Amino acid sequence: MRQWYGVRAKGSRMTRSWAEPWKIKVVEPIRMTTKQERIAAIAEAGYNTFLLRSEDVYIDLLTDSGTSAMSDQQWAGMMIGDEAYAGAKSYYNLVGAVEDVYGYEELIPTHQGRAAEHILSQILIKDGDYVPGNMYFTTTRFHQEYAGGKFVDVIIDEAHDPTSLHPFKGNIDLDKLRKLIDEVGADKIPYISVESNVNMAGGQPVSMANLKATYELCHQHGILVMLDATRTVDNAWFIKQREEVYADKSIAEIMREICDYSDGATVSSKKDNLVNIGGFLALRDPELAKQARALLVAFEGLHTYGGMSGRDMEALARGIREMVETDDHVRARVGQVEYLGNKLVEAGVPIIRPVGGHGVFLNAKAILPHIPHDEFPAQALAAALYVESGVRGMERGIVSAGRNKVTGNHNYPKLELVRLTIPRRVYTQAHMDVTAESVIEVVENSAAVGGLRFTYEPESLRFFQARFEPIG
Ligand code: P71
Repeated sequence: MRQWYGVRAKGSRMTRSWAEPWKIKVVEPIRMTTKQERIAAIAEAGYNTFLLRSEDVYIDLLTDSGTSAMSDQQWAGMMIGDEAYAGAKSYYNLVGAVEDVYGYEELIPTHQGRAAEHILSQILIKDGDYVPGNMYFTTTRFHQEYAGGKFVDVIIDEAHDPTSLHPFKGNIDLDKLRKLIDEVGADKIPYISVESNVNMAGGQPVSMANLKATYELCHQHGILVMLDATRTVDNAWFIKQREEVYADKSIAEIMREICDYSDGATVSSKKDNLVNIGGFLALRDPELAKQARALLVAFEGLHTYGGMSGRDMEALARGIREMVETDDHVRARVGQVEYLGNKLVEAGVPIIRPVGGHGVFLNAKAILPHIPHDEFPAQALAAALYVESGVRGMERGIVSAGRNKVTGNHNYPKLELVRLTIPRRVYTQAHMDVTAESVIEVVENSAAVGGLRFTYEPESLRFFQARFEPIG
């Protein structure tokens, strides 16, 4: 009998767009404000988008951290979370998920990523130590310095160049790492902090070849490799796309291999892991894990819940499995970011390229060349975009970079960016269209945007709570 469907002409090749592998079950209304309202709101917030009230925001692209939409399976898990103080079933479910997906056997649950960084830094870093890393992250560097260490940037130079199209701008420069080892000695380097899909570089991946080479070099010298695995799923996607031998491997397989080249990981579960709160430190060495648990009970909570409730751990365990269950999940996630990025590129807006995994990064220096660096171009651009359209982005430039501890001068980063970060499973393509139109409008009127100065500057992690006023 002839097949009634499914016989296609020889040589025909079907191409299909990606679409989200889910449909929407619950919605949350959002409200557009008037321009007058937004001018008042940003002044009230001291021109800092962190200080806006979310009800005054239309499309919230401040961060992809803790802003994901959970699945029905995760919500169902919330209901059956085990709230026992000790030895909860949900804890063991989480241990199983981390072991299956990441491959680490020792789990130290924390309330979010920075708590894991705190504990790791305290157990491994001594006064005067050096901690190399592929570009700083704000909280990571804070905890390294707080523990008496000095962060040393060993990312490849291309990462600092917004125009470079290098496919793996998150790579570690092995020569820089070797030079550091020669200069200070391996015994002064407790570990290297390797971030997957480097946030501050624009969501840029590290290649598998580079991860492997870094691991081998470090192990020759007795230096541990600690992965910041916060956005490893995005990184796995880019490896699948850009590193030929991985084209036919699943995201789950690539994830595991990334982790194989490390001795442990800190994770903010508020990103890849699809939950609104949570995190963990994961290790291979039971001795180190013992030391970490001793601090965990002092700073977070008992070792079988850390900083999380039973329902948080249950939703997290399910989120970890979901993020690698199908490759379609990350394909749609990165695809949406790319969609926004491509719209801006087509309109000639200068952004960091290649488009990153978790957001689109506007090159504020290029958009506002008339604003001197110490008048905070990215801060001003984020504020202007909010006023224009109610879209909230985040400054990732000189304000985030803080001051040099010794000289007291600003650190002047090469990248002066506004990050438009896309929450997972939250916004539609239409929201991306509106965002692109808003950015293009601000860029076309960029001459109208002026610089800012501090009216309040916190001593550390200043970007969170700093306040500004317009100059002139
Ligand atoms: C992001 C965040 C949240 C954030 C943190 C600090 C300033 C502004 C926004 C958090 C990360 C991260 C990486 C690579 C560790 C943390 C801390 N990112 N590593 O991008 O991206 O995790 O927030 O759960 O404590 O908006 P935590």
